[in-house]
Amino acid sequence: MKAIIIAAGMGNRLLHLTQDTPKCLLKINNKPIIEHQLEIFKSLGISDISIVKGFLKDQINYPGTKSFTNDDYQNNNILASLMYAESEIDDEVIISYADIIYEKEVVEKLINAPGDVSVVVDIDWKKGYVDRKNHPIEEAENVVIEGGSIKRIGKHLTADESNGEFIGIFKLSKNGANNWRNIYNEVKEKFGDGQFQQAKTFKKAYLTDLLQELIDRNHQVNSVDIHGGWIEIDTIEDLKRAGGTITSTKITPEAKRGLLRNILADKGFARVMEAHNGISAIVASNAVISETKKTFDALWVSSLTESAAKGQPDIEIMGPDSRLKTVEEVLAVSNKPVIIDGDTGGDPNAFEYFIRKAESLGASAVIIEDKVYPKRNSLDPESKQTLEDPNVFAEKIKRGKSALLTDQFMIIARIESFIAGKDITDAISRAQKYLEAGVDGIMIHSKSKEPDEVLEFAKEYKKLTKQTGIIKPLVCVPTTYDSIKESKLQKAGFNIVIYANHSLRASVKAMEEACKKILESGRAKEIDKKLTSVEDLFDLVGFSDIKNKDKNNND
Ligand code: SPV
Ligand code: MG
Repeated sequence: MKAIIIAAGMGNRLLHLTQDTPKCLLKINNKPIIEHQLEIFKSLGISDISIVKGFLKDQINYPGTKSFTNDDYQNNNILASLMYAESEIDDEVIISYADIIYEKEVVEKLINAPGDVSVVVDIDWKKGYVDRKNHPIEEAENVVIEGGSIKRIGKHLTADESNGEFIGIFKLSKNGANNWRNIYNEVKEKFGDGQFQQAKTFKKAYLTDLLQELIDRNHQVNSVDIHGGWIEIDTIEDLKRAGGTITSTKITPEAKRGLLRNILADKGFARVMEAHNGISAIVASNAVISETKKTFDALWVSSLTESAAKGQPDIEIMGPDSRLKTVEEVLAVSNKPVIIDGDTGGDPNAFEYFIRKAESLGASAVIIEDKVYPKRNSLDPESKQTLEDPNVFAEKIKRGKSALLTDQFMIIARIESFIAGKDITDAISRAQKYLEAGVDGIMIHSKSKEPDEVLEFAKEYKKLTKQTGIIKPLVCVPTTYDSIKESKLQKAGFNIVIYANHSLRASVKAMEEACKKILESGRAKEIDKKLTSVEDLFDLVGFSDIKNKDKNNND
């Protein structure tokens, strides 16, 4: 008997905990999840074990195991991951997810199960979802069983129509393994990029999609019934319930500082969310779409929202030390790279002071705008917008660049020509000057309701990069022209898209609603459902971790 453990995925729902640790290495009772599995397999005499790795593959090292790599883990899914170990699916084999902990008896029962395809199903599965808030029951991989064999399987099945949940471990006999391989290769050929079973594309298929295919072709798929005895680790809540260790991953300011350049080199694109204090940084950093694994790549410490959070207008009156304090607050609670809105940068001496401190704190970039100090917010239609002489601004960039200690920190020039009513010629000629002064990127700003100005700029910018040979990232802030999708902006040549004020605006509206509801009702109950619970708030800011430590100290 062999075993294959599929450990390629990113585990995004565990948020910062899996930012630089593969999910299977998170610890339950002081032991990585995968080691629990390896110990059980070995104790049951299974020594031929393969691990399919992907995300942070070099961290998963277990001597005596075979290793396979899915380098495309960001674009494919668990079935594709498994098939990187196709050569191992040639004999009796147990296949397991890497994020489940099960008791030895579960595996024993599976080993002893007859038949070509045996799938472990928890019949008491609903119990596992009681008080499991962050992983709704709808996400279970359910099964419909008739006379001991599985007829339907997948996340699409509702709780009401299902008899149990597939826990993520199953077994193929030698014959079953041959069928699995053959059918996989046949459907791969047939479906290519098209829909396959419940998967939108074949590449994104789950194990359950191929299991359903086997069933549809009249292969017998047996249910190995269990009653609990396992737990899946999908969210921080799951990890806590399983007795996991929840420590935030540590990252030095040096490592954090270089993250933005790494992301740009790696993906060529960064999606950025504003943060104006610790809690908004935590919320933005934790945001994830579990299906697509989409997250924000970096945080923007906006002058508009930081001033507004302090109840002040955005007119460059927050001193550098106050701005840096917010930057520090954001960096302290997030592992995302931070881009600072540096306003005009002030006079060159103030700018040097500011960026030296920002660089040493671990921020990744500053964006300064080519207006005269003290600026007025760019989105206001009535304010006078006074542009700086581009040659004076280029000098400030040069001063800034030479003040830096590292080449990780980026200085990005923000062109305000459109904001000040100037045209594309002015904007492009400024871009050329700033690029020649050594800037690390260009931001073009616009307060138009349509993206036309920035798209025209992107077109001309492309020509400029060809002409000068200087290729630097292009940034935009789609606040007023919010109907264009970021994919279109990316296609047009933008490398950084900043959502510059949306969390603050969302929170003001929510606060207004809560205040009003409480006044109207004479109590808080009516607004309660719209509020983050106190318990969730505790979790967000790491209070649960402190409570655990307190408990351990008192024991
Ligand atoms: C900010 O977020 O502070 C900005 C962008 O600078 S804008 O408000 O559009 O000027
Ligand atoms: Mg600003």
